[in-house]
Amino acid sequence: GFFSRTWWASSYHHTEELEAYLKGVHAAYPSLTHLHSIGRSVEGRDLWVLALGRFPTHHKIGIPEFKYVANMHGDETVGREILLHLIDFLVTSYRRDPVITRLLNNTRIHIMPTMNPDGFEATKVPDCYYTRGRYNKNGEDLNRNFPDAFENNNASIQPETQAVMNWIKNETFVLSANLHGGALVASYTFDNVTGSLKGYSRSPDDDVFIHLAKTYSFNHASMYKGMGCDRQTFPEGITNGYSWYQLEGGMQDYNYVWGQCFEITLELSCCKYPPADQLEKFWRDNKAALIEYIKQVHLGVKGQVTDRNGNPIPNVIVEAKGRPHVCPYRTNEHGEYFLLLLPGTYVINATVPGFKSMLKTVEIPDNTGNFSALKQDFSFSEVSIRSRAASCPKTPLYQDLELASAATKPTLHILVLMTVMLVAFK
Ligand SMILES: *[C@@H]1O[C@H](CO)[C@@H](O)[C@H](O)[C@H]1NC(C)=O
Ligand SMILES: *[C@@H]1O[C@H](CO)[C@@H](O)[C@H](O)[C@H]1NC(C)=O
Ligand SMILES: *[C@@H]1O[C@H](CO)[C@@H](O)[C@H](O)[C@H]1NC(C)=O
Ligand SMILES: *[C@@H]1O[C@H](CO)[C@@H](O)[C@H](O)[C@H]1NC(C)=O
Ligand SMILES: *[C@@H]1O[C@H](CO)[C@@H](O)[C@H](O)[C@H]1NC(C)=O
Ligand SMILES: CC(=O)N[C@H]1CO[C@H](CO)[C@@H](O)[C@@H]1O
Ligand SMILES: [Zn+2]
Repeated sequence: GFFSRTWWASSYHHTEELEAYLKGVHAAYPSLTHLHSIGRSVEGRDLWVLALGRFPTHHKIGIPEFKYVANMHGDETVGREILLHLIDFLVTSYRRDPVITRLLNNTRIHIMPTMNPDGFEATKVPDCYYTRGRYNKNGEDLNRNFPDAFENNNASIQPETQAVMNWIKNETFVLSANLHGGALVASYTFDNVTGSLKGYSRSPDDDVFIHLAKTYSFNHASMYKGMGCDRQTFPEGITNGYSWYQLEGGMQDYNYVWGQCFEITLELSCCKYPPADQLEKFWRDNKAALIEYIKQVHLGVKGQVTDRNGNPIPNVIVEAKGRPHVCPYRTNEHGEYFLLLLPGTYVINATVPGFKSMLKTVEIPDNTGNFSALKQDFSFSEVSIRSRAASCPKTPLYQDLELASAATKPTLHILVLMTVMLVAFK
C-alpha cells in the first residue's frame, strides 16, 4: 500500500496524521483524487472529503455519485480507519485491478473519514463502550440532528450537520452509507415512524434497501451470521432501523427523504473504539463488502430529460410507478435522474410540473457488473421552457400526510396525498 503495513497498525490517525495522509494521497494521485473540506467542526477542524474517480473534481453526466461517511459519533472509530485503508486500496489498484479500474472510471466516490473530528479527539483512549466523545463539541448527537420526516426535530442544527446538508444539496448523491460502531449489523431506513406500523417502518423502496443491506452483510466476514453483540441477534445481519430502535433526526432518513440518496447505517464493531492493532483485521473483514456496496450505485435506471431543443430540464419529477417518494425525486441541473431499482419491469413516470406526464416501461436487467444502470432518456417535444426550481420544506412531511388524510372534506389534492400514504404504508 501507500504507507507501510507497520505504520498502519501502529496507531490511529489523529487530526494531523489524517490530514497528512489525505494530502499525501492526493499529491501521489493528483488526477485520480480531489481533496476538499466541506466545512468546519465547532472547534474549527476541517471536515475533509476525498473524491476519487476518473473525473474527481466535478460531476460528469451519467456518472453516479457515491459517498461513505464515518465517525459521526466521535467515539466510534473503526469506520474512520478502514476508510483510509479503502482509499489506499482504490488508488493503488487503479490501472492494476480491472474491476477497480472500471469502478473508478464509472463512479465518483466521495469519502469522509470523520464527520465529528472534535468528538474523536475528545475520546482520549480506546474504550469499547459509550463515551462523551460520541457528541460534537456542543454536546449534540449528530445522528439526531437532521430534519426529521416524521417529527419536529427541535435540536439546533450543528455546523457539522449543516456542512453535510450543504454537501448533499451540492452533489447528486445516489447511494451512501454511514459507518458506526457498537453493534454488528446493516440497518436501513426508516428510523422513525408515524401511525401504528407494528414495529417495522417500511419505505416504498424496502426491497431495494433489503438488497443493499444484504449486499453488505453477506460480503462481510461475519455480519451475515447475525450474531450481533451481547446476545443481540439480527437475522442475516440486517435490520429495519425502526424495528431495532426508533430515533429522530437520523442521517439516513434525511438522505432518503430530502437528498434523493439511499443511505444505510453500518455498525461495524462490537467494541466502539478498539485497540489499534485490531484495525488491520477490521479492514480485511470489511474490504469486499465496502467494494460490493459501492457497485450497487449502478442498480436500476438512469437518464436525462430534455426539451424540444435538446436542452436538459431540471426539476422534472421522475419516479417509478408504485414507489412515490414523499418529497418527489427530481432531475438535477443537468436534467439527470438516477433510480435505484432491482431487476424487473417498471413504469417510469417523468412529469414536467405543469405539463403532461410521459410514461415508459423499462425492463431492468441485473447489470451492476456492467458498472452502468440501464439508460432511459425522456424527450419532451412540446416543452421549451425550463421548469422552475422546486424544493420540499424541511418539515415532518409524513405528519403532514397524516393530517391531510384526517381532514374532513377531502379535496382532490388530499386524495392524491392519501393515495401516496396508502402506498407508502401498505
Ligand atoms: C479507464 O479510463 C482510462 C482513462 O480514460 C482509460 O485509459 C482506460 O482504458 C479505462 N479502463 C477501463 C477498464 O475502462
Ligand atoms: C418541537 O417544536 C414543535 C413546534 O415548535 C412543538 O410543537 C413540539 O412540542 C416540540 N417538541 C419537543 C419534543 O420539544
Ligand atoms: C458547493 O459547491 C460550491 C460550488 O462548486 C462550492 O464552492 C462549495 O464549497 C460546495 N459546498 C459544499 C459543502 O460542498
Ligand atoms: C405521474 O407522476 C405525476 C407526478 O407525481 C402524477 O401526478 C401522475 O399521476 C403520475 N401518472 C401516473 C399515470 O401514474
Ligand atoms: C453489459 O454490457 C454489455 C456490453 O455493453 C452488454 O452486451 C450486456 O448485455 C450487458 N449486460 C447486462 C446484464 O446488462
Ligand atoms: C411518531 C413517532 O413515533 N415519532 C418518534 C420519532 O422518534 C422519536 C425519538 O425516539 C420519538 O420520540 C417519536 O415519538
Ligand atoms: Zn453511532
